[in-house]
Amino acid sequence: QMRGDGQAIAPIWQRLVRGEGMRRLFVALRPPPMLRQCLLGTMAGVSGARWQSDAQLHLTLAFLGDVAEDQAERLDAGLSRIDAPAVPLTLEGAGSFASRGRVHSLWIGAEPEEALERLAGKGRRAARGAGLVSDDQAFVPHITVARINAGCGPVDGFIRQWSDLCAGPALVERFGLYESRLGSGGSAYHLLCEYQLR
Ligand code: 2AM
Repeated sequence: QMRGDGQAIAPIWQRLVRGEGMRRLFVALRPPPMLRQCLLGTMAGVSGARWQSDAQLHLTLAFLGDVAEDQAERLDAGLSRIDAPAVPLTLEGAGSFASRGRVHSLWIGAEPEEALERLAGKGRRAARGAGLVSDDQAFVPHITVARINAGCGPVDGFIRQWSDLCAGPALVERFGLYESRLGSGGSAYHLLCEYQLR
């Protein structure tokens, strides 16, 4: 999307002041119970890490930022029209994300399986169709297992320990539109709508 002056329109969540009626939304898969068990089993060995709860575990397909109600409706309509096969989800390896040289999250990866990548593409397309600027970064399929801050111990041991992890596949037969709400115990994720895969 380009404005008349040739400037790319800034992502919606940078342009809009978060206010009444805005919701922080993302499209995600919920790992099946067997894989969540496996994820919960990795959560040790980094002092001070804020390990995620079972309820927080998800794999983001498309991050949307702050969305207004009418956009959310269009997004929901677009997501409802997605016709895609169920995703065989396999956990694979571990890693971290950092910004300005500081690690802020630890994750377990997911195999970049074709059905998964295509579904993420369709989710992002639905977002653009609703007038939202979805993430333009490469899709790095992952499930965040811990939030890290400067006071935490080293994370290298965790990443090494789980680098050969391979669990699954477990079939995921639906995906959801979620809202993220920041609370005292970290973010809480609420399922707003669910969509069936083939
Ligand atoms: P994370 O787990 O790697 O932090 C809800 O916040 C979900 O959206 C999380 O899975 C989070 O990924 C993801 N998310 C948050 N901000 C994002 C951004 N700017 N780009 C892509 N994904 C983001």
